[in-house]
Amino acid sequence: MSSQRRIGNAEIAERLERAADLLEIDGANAFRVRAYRNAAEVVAAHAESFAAMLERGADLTDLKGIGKDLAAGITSLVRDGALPVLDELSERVPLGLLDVVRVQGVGPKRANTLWRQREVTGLDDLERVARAGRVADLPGFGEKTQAKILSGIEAVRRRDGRVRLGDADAVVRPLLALVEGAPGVTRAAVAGSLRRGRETIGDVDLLAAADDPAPVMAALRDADGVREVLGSGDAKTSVLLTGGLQVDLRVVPEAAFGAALAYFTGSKAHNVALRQRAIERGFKLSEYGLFEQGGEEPIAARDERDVYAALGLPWIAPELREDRGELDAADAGRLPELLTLDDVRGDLHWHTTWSDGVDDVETMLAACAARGYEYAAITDHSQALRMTGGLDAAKLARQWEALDTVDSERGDAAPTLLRGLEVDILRDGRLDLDDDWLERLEIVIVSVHSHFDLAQADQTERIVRALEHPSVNVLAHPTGRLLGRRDGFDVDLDAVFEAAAEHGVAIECNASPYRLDASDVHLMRAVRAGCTIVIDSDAHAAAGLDDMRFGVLTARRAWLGIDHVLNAWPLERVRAFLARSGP
Ligand code: DGT
Ligand code: CA
Ligand code: CA
Ligand code: ZN
Repeated sequence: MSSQRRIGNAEIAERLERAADLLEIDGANAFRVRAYRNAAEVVAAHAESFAAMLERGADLTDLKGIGKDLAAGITSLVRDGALPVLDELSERVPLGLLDVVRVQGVGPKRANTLWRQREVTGLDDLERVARAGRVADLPGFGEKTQAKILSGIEAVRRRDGRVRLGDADAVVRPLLALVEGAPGVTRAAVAGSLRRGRETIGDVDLLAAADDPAPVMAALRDADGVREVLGSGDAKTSVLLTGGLQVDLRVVPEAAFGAALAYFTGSKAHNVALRQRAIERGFKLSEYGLFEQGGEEPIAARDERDVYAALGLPWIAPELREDRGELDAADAGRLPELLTLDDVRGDLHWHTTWSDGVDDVETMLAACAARGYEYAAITDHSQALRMTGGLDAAKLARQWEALDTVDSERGDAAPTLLRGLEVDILRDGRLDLDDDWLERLEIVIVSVHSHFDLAQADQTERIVRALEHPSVNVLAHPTGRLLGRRDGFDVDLDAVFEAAAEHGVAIECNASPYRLDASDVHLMRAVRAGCTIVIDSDAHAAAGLDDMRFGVLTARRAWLGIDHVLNAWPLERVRAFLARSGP
């Protein structure tokens, strides 16, 4: 590791998040925990590197969501590589508890109990104690929770080693730029699951075209954030980054770039099907190109398009390459026209300082305008989420007065502001706001933020009841999962989708890389049930609006085009949908 290695924003964010987790396990004040989480989000989404900002003498407290303490912490991380609060917590709180909170049914409070009363300091301890039946008798646990914890431990172990799409993306962008700029490189690309836009990434696959691989491999080995070189030769270099993510770089001659890109993009299942098609046509397909049987010179290799074309197919978007029927569709000329980020006309779910956002309405609107949006909906939390400063009717009335002023000052500047709220679905399916206000809101998003462990029938009934309310327009993050942390709650999604379709409620693809909920496969089911989809950033800061692109990737993986997606429609059509006046 080089001594002047500069810490990247993704790594700073990761440490802040770790501090938040440990603070929460330690039983710290909820606002303090939230401050760390918000700061992690702000850092992760910030375009300029914090190291560079400090070098030019910027004042970090100018950033929303970064107070004096956090600024001092980040400065020390950049200067000395240490976050004092994290060091102090790490001495007191066993780090294995970070795995324990990822077990479904545990959470920070219970982790604290398990630690204090059963001396649990990690997954292995937890498994041992639960198997011995010594979790059930803890206050607030019980037999059911104990059984759930045991299966939860399995789930955590299964997903170990995978990294969220957003995290991998943030780390890889600068690495790709570095590879592109290495001596002799004529082309470079991300391949593998990251190019296909999968929600989690096992390892990152990079590809470069160059005649001499040596300087390209050297550039990766010496890159900021490389913890260990796992192997490095002429064909491939593998490194481990400080966050634990592995990066594989392959260097090929430019003449074979397309064949290699197709091969290393995968998926394996897509490759197998493609190779089968090649064999049926008397060809042989490999990462070196498409060859006649026994031929030495490839008939296609330079560009991906050439490879597909030589097999009688149009180019297939990477997001579709999962062997879910894309080859048949391509063969029949029936590939879907996929949604692009450019098609998105607005963002209909984001938060402001009125609840738990860090930016005010004006800032969020300016950020929406900068993204070219025609419309945007302010959707702060309702009151049930106390920790977020959620809105009751009185506070909503005050917000609307403020929005009147905002609207009159903006005139008809884009985007058009829609007035909405993200209303909690209460335990029994009632909504956390009175009907008068629900009716006046231009867009009502409903979502579950509590009682995750209801039995399936109850959870389903609760959500369906909420969708039956005539003012509801969107069901946000329909499974409640948090990637790598929490599986979705137990719900009959098909029943939910059916109700949503019947009542004209859109199903959200929440684009936060922590959620990506509904997932690609769930979106496919929702569309089959007749639902309209809406892709929302659920941003809690202006920079979070950029998460939209992860939602678009997920939607593309679900084969969605403009017609499926509410916020790719013109405002008039959106308004008609929100009026629930029929299709
Ligand atoms: P990941 O890393 O688990 O998120 O998923 P991928 O799809 O990135 O898989 P990875 O990194 O093992 O390999 C990258 C691509 O290389 C993969 O999508 C297809 C191709 N590939 C790798 N090994 C094989 C193989 O044994 N057979 C075939 N047909 N393709 C392979
Ligand atoms: Ca990979
Ligand atoms: Ca790989
Ligand atoms: Zn939200």
